[in-house]
Amino acid sequence: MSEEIKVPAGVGEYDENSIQVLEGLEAVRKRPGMYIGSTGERGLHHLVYEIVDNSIDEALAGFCDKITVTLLDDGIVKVEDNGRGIPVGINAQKGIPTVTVVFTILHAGGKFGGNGYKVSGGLHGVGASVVNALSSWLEVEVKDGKNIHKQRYEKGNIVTDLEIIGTTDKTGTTVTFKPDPSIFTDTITYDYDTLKNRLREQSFLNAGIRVELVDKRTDVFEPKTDEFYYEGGIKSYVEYLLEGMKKESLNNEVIYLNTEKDDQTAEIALIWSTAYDSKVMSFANTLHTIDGGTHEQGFRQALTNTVNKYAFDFKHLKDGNPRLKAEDIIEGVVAVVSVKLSDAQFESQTKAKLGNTSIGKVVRDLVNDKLYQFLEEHPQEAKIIIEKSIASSNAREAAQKAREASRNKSGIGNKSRMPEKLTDCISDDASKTEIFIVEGDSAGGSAVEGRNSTYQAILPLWGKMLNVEKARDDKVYGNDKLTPVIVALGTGIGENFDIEKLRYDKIVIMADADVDGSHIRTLLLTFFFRYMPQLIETGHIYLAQPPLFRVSKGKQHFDAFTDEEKAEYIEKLGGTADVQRYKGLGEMDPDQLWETTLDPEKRTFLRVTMEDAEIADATFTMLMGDEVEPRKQFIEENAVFATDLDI
Ligand code: 1YM
Repeated sequence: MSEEIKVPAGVGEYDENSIQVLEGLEAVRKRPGMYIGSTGERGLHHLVYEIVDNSIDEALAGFCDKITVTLLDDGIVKVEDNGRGIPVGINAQKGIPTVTVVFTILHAGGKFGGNGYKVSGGLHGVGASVVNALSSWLEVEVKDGKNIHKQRYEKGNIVTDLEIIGTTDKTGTTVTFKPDPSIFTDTITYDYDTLKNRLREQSFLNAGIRVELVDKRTDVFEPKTDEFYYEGGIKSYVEYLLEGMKKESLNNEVIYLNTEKDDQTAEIALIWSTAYDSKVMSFANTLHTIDGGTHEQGFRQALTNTVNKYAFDFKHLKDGNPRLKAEDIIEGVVAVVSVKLSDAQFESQTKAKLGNTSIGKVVRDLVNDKLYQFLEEHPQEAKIIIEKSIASSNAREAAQKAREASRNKSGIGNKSRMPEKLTDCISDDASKTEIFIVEGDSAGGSAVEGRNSTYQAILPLWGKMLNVEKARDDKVYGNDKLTPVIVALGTGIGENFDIEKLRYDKIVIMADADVDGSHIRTLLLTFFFRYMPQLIETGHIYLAQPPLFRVSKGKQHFDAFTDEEKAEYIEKLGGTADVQRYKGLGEMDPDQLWETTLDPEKRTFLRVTMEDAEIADATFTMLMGDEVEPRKQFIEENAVFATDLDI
């Protein structure tokens, strides 16, 4: 057999010249980041994806339908498939077995450094040698229907010949490796859920492949296993996303559109739901393009165009009516857009944005033709979709009016027109000031007395807050609880948000460690997350951490934030001490509040991050959505209120 070793698409043409060895594996060990992005947790997980990708390619070629990933002790991972097995015959050019070529010769420019990129079903085994180079050891076993062949490598070097170790009537490839801890210095411990999410995503994007994940690690973890198999592909993906959002659908079933043109394919699955936001996930060659790109843009444009065209053609809108806007039509949409193309070009360094213009047209044509046809054939559903868009449009207009009214009333950013409840600080140096949003009037009173009045502003909130997840924009703008927050911060919200106008450096939510406090925290975070996500992204939002106990003996006293700390202090004070449980912020006098919660020298805050916005989004949705049962369950399971909101 004489396999070619190709340079990835984009690097050069597929001619004789590209069949070449570019560099040795020492280059990979010298600059691992060039090949796997990083040597942190992401890079570590990337090793598994590289090997699994080869199995997926084999599945896409039609020879494999089962892939198993097993986590073993010491960071060792085993990936197994039932494909044809990597060829074991002698490679004509190299004079060594092809499988040895695949694992020991670097046959591609740096995947992350160069402009080359692998296409599923296109180039094979590009990453296998990279994984080998970065592993303390790696063993490959190939079953060819007759024999079991095995070879072992250490840090990329061959340590045993390719040997026959048994006979078999099966076919397939098994790769077992241990990431090299001298390269992955942070950790070689795999995160089950990270792998699980990625493998689930891959199963959605490659319909009909069975992917199993098995955790057999005995050192730290309980054994567990998951299996993914989705006959419906991205259609199943949309159903899965919809289920996660806990929203009802407006269509009878997921709409599926696909097309193939030259060497490019596009598939789209979408459904309209009762949600007020939308979720569009796009992929290029099964890679998640987080920043979208031409394919996603084409989808959004054509969606707007098609629904408008249908609405006017079928007289849901009359001549002279304004067109429905993109944001009105997309409201409630859950969609997956997946394209495959042989010369994918990515705009950003992170490969998160697709740049090929030709695929944009493929996607637009697909939606313009086939979605229109769907609407024609399903007039009932079309009517519901258009009514939803019109409702969104009306709400947006009302919101605009309410926003203007509230801006005129309050004079956003104007110090003399701040909310009545706000006790502002003296300084207007926005790099030094802090605002504490405090639950309840009495705690607010103590905070006003106990604070540093130069830099610390206090805004008390009380009563039940609006549940923003359930409300459209017009209600949020006019809301009497949120308006003071919006006005005090000065930035405006939604599309008018301007971080330059932020009046404080730290925005601190200060609420009790009980159910009511938890409620207020969740509502405020939901509001920030939906309407001012930039504040979370830029790290301006904090949760104050009031202590739970005061441990004292004679003149000495300590504040404890946990039961463990309480025990420590009692021990420190000789085993006996008075323990006072703080019932709530409202119970502390101003000095206590200063000492425990306000004083920058002593207090502890939790900074709210967007590290996993998708997870946060799902949590908020679950907590705030239509369904009561999962919310109840979450609250019961997370009854430790001080930590459950550290998103
Ligand atoms: C657990 C990892 O690598 N499976 C795998 C890899 C290959 C094949 C089958 C394969 C491909 C082809 C022909 C072909 C690879 N082969 C090569 C190369 N699993 C895993 N399964 N026969 C078998 O594409 O023509 C690279 S990867 F280059 F040798 F053909």
